[in-house]
Amino acid sequence: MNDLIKKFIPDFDDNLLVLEKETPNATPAPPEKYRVLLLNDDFTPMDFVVDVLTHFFHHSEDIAYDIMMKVHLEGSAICGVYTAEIAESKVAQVTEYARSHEHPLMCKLEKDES
Ligand code: TYC
Repeated sequence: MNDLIKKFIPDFDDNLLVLEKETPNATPAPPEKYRVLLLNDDFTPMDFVVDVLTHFFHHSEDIAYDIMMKVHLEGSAICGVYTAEIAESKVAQVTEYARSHEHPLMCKLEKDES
């Protein structure tokens, strides 16, 4: 290869040769995902939680009610799984919305290991 280049460019400097990257077609790793969860408390009204689940997580009324009841009975439930940036934004929006209505509703994220 170098001999061929030097045949046409006699002053060619070997040290300037840049090696092509190996595995240019390697599949990129999928982005890490995060679960957004709601936590139970004794004060936030059930209707408000259903409202949060339909508005911020785009669940139907029926699914939202089921998720709300799971949180109420079991202490927590997953509302959705997103990339880090979107998950953080959901937590911030839900927390801000709950506080602006003076409810103690807690929303958190955790890494999705599956
Ligand atoms: N436990 C609340 C009540 O009885 C309802 C509730 C459900 C609160 C889910 C928070 O994330 C929650 N009013």
